[in-house]
Amino acid sequence: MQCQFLNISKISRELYRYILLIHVSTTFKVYYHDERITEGLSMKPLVSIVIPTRNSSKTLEQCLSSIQKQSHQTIETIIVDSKSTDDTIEIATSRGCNVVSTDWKLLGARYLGCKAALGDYILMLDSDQILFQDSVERSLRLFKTYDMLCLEEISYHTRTLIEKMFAADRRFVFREIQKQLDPIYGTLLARFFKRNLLLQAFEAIPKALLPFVVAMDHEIIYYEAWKLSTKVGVLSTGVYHNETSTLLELWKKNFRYGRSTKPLLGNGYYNDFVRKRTRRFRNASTRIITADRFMSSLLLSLKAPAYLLGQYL
Ligand SMILES: Nc1nc2c(ncn2[C@@H]2O[C@H](COP(=O)(O)OP(=O)(O)OP(=O)(O)O)[C@@H](O)[C@H]2O)c(=O)[nH]1
Ligand SMILES: [Mg+2]
Repeated sequence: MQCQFLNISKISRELYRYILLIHVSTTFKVYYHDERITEGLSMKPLVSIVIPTRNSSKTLEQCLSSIQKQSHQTIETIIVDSKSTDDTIEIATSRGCNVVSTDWKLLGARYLGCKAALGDYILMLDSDQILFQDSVERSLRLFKTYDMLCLEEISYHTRTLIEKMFAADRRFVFREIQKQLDPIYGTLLARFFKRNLLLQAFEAIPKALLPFVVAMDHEIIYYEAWKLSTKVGVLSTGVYHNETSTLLELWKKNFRYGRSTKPLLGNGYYNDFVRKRTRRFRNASTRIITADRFMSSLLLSLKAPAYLLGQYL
């Protein structure tokens, strides 16, 4: 009985997926052929973009507009919102996104969004990121070689000192890409995945963590994906990032992140991993001495007290 139910739900899911593909194809006047249905014909794969939100109205409009301007247009966008009290949901629905609401926090939101995704590839985008017009198209070319991709991040504004520090940190991280791809000692995190790999990685994460994990969410997903494949590529000039711009915002965010690691460390999963990842400075060659390195270290020194306060208070 259970088995029959699963089969029926699988069939209806596939049917829904096919209808969605036809809808997306006709809407954007592209030819889509699902390789499992019409093997060998030209195809535009479906890309699912999953965006977790929590009071994201300040940046979401720009994020969604960058998706609508993509040169690759066979895209579905899924917003997974955790109790926003601003205009986040209105913005998402007015832009035609599929909206999922949840009580779970960040890790659970990403999980629910990826489970609902129908695409052959899944991009876990953040609501404060802005894609370049050809980011998806260039990524799809890289998927011929890789199973997952990190997207180079570039700070969108560099008006305040904190934004300048973020910009410097991102440039610094990008100087030694290979070193930064390590899931434990590196900084870069893959965010664009072949569907099956990402879903398999999620299955390896204990379900008990889904409702409450905020900080380390992306790190854990990447860590589990890395155990399945080390074919990780990097898309240069991948996304703009609307950075935190004030010290107060930086401290508030990092206090929340620190506090959220308490139950994670308390329940025994990923303890060693989290401890190793919570370092103050970037893993970089000692011979690199630049202004960017200095700014990067300064930024991490500013984040650390708030994070530690959240973790130990
Ligand atoms: N659904 C959901 N989304 C969240 C929650 N907390 C943060 N987010 C989303 O998670 C994504 C990443 O959050 P950011 O605040 O940009 O954090 P970050 O990119 O790790 O940190 P910065 O580098 O400082 O920007 C954004 O899309 C947020 O809207 C949450 O509790 N629930
Ligand atoms: Mg961000």
